[in-house]
Amino acid sequence: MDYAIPADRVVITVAQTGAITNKSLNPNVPEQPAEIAQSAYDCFNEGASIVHIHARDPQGENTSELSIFEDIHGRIRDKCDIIIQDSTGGGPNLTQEQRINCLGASPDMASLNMGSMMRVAGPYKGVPFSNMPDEIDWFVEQITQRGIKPEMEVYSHAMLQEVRRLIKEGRVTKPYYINIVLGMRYQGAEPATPKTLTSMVDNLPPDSIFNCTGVGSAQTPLATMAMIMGGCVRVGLEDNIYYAKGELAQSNAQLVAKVVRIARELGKQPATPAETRQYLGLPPAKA
Ligand code: KMH
Ligand code: ZN
Repeated sequence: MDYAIPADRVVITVAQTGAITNKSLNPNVPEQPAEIAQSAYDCFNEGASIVHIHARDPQGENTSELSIFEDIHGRIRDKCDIIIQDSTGGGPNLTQEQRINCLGASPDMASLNMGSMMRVAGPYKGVPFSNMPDEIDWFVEQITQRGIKPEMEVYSHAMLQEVRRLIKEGRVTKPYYINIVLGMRYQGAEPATPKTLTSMVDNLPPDSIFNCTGVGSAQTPLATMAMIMGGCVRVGLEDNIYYAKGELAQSNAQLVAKVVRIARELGKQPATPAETRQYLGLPPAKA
């Protein structure tokens, strides 16, 4: 079976908030549930079909509080049928147990980080982003036993090895949805270059659908390249706070609109959430 996305469509994920970006870096980062939901709706109207969610407490700190995830989901689902993908990466202040709390809010998808890296800058310098093989097994079990689709985030060629292992052990089902994240400033992450993306795409397991996340100034160039290669793309303030060099983005929707303009020039329309569900093998949205 061929799991390719139709050539005239592109699946766009918006990662709106993240764990590191905040209002002091860009005042337009949505942090509270009402802001996150309004931003998701604006991005849906621009063409995003998946929203990647991190939650913050009222003080703006990363939180795993289930009621906050439920509040965010409820507000988004009141507005539109965009696919909800929660982060189990969470943030550096959260334990592994806390990182899966969001699954209780029944997202459609959840991120699954496919290896460990070391934070080398900022307040969490020296704190590992730990995703050891047995930890990955635990996360994937927690995700899939709830009927949630894992979005496997890989930051290096080595992490594709973990993807192959999960496939071999029957822990994930087709189509395998793999997010190639390039340009993270972590030890162990690969750079956001065209050659790295090409090589990683060449090394994907069969029956995969890939998404590309270019971090920082690589967001637009790598998204463009991924679209040409038939991939899905992720944009948003989690990964990049600028619209152009030295110019902060005004909103997540502005970044989605930018990639949609490029997509249209390439002969592609943004996939709707219903189309995306079909491509990724997700069940239809609940009425
Ligand atoms: N900030 C991203 C590049 C997660 O949320 O699980 C990493 C990320 C991890 O999205
Ligand atoms: Zn994230």
